[in-house]
Amino acid sequence: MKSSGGRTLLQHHESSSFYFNRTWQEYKDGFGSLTSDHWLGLDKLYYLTNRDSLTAVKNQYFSTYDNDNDNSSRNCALDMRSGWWYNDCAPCNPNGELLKPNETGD
Ligand SMILES: [Ca+2]
Repeated sequence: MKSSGGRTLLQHHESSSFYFNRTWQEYKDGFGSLTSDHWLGLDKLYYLTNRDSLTAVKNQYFSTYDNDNDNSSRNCALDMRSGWWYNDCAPCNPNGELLKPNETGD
């Protein structure tokens, strides 16, 4: 967790070789190194924020490929290869794979 000037970094995703396609437990606990690529963790996020303050994900539950809580008939976390507060597999996917030019993600 980087904290500077009162800000806390929930997620840092810079390396294309660091994967966010993780289990529910890993997203719950957090993963990675707080000094580089990481996910802070849902438990820590819960304590740091009021869930309702996350307006972009209001009324949506967090999903991972092994815990599908989105509003879609699909498993968005499985399809998008990362955990997030998906609604109907929306294009917002900051934990998705980082692709180099000319890569398709398949
Ligand atoms: Ca679903």
